[in-house]
Amino acid sequence: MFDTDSDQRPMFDVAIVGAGLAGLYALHRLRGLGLRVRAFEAGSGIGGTWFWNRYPGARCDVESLEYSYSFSEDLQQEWRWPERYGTQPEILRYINHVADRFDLRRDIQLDTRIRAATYDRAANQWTLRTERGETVTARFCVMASGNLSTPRVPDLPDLDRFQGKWYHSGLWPSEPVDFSGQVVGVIGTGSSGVQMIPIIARQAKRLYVFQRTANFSLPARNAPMRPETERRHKASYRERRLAALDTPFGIAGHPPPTKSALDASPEERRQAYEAKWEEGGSISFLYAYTDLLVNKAANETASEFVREKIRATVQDRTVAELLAPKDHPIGTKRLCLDTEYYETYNRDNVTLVDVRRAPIAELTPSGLRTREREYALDSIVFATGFDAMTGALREIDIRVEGGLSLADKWAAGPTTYLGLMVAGFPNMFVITGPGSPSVKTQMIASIEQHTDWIAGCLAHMRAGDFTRVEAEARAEGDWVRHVNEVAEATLYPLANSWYLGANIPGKPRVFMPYVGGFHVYKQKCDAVAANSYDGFAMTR
Ligand code: N01
Repeated sequence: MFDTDSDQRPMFDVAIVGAGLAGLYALHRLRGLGLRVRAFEAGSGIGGTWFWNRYPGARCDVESLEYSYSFSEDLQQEWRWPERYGTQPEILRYINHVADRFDLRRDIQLDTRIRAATYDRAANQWTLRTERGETVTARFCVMASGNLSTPRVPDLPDLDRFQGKWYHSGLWPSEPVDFSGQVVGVIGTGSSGVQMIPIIARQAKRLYVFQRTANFSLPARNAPMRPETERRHKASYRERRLAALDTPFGIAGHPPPTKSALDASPEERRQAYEAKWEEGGSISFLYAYTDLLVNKAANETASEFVREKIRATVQDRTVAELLAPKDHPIGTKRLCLDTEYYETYNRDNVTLVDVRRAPIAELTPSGLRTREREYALDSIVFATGFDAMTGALREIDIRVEGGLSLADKWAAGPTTYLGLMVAGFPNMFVITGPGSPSVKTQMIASIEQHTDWIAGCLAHMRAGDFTRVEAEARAEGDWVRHVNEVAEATLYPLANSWYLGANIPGKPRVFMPYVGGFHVYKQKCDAVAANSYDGFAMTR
């Protein structure tokens, strides 16, 4: 489509890396422009995050009527979500349905991990090399490789010494794992740990939870989908999706707060937080007042409310204090949503181990040893997270022939223009990349917004006979500064979170997502497009 001379043209107009929610929509959308597109997926099935994260209790923490594609009114009307929050199997079923319904599979190559991507300036094309050594050429490359798709186990010596079985939440086996009768250790208490711990506790003979940092968690209040809720939502689905574009998180139905937490009386605050606690969900809670994420004193009122809830739930006072987070303001690490997480610590077969005080030193043949003592375990579950936002991109050797590699360019932290492109790497787009709101939003809304922007850009290029687009270094520098300034005006940098790369030893500490709000970001992207793609250099 971009080349009239068929001898010279690359195999594809667009190569997409990844066939999760982002890759699938990109395939559908760009194929709709008449482009020759192919998606390459490392997994043996499609679904990305929802293919790999099959751990017990895996469930989305955004409500299913929101966490779904909006691009097809028929699709959103037809699909029935059985519960308020989708389970991993249900979401994977939905993704597979979408692939069939829109005939996507014929352009997806599974079991194909991309190891390298090299841009050749003279030929103006990307060459992608797979793990098996095959090569593929494309004019454009779209990285839909995910933000939380590079699982990370701690740097402990001799993981293989352990004679039992170990698992990572993000690399869960496809066959069910039964912990009945076992002594199990779960390491990590982020969203994954918080979801799996109550379920493993019910199965295992004994569960040790190895906690380094206590996390705030709110009740999800999951429930079967109420027919009336579904009917009402679907009656105005289109309007709700449009309204969501004008919100900071890409989710409609949460009226913006109007008041500072510090302007409310203690009793008024208690009632407001209590109502949000009962309602369930994290957005609603953090949206109780205008300043919970920007003012420490305001935040402390919400943090303390949740700590009090933990103290009221967990019977053992020492355990309750260990579970009550005190080292970061609520919401500055990703808030967890749970079902009976804190209640689980009242079970006789569950022990919380403080590995902040006595870190894990090593795995042993029969379990693990902290600096204090050894724990005999049949299975170990690492719920230890991911090399977030940049991990999947850095795993691929991305470079410009005879020039810089992306890993070198990002040695001091990721830089992008709008999270969409990296200066120096022409014709490579990133979906929900660092510098975009991505993980701070309803991800599918961000995925659709990014992909639509990329589709608009490619259509513009085709109309103007442009074949190369590249972010300008000046625009990239300005954007990176803006992303940092916005983050610095919030409380987010106060937490040692994966948003900041703090969970990976040696990773540069740069706040990666854009926290100015999805709506603000979208307006900026639209303005750039309307202004002839200001900040992007296009050549013929
Ligand atoms: O990973 P995490 P996750 N010794 O990085 C601990 C999304 N998600 O997989 O905080 C001991 O949050 C680590 O401790 P610390 C969501 O965006 C969504 O749980 O680094 N502990 C932390 O407790 C989420 O934020 C959903 O001190 C070690 C934990 O492991 C993101 O994915 C569900 C350790 C890692 O927590 C990642 O969540 C699941 C060590 N050596 C995930 N190393 C939903 O939609 C690490 N830890 C609901």
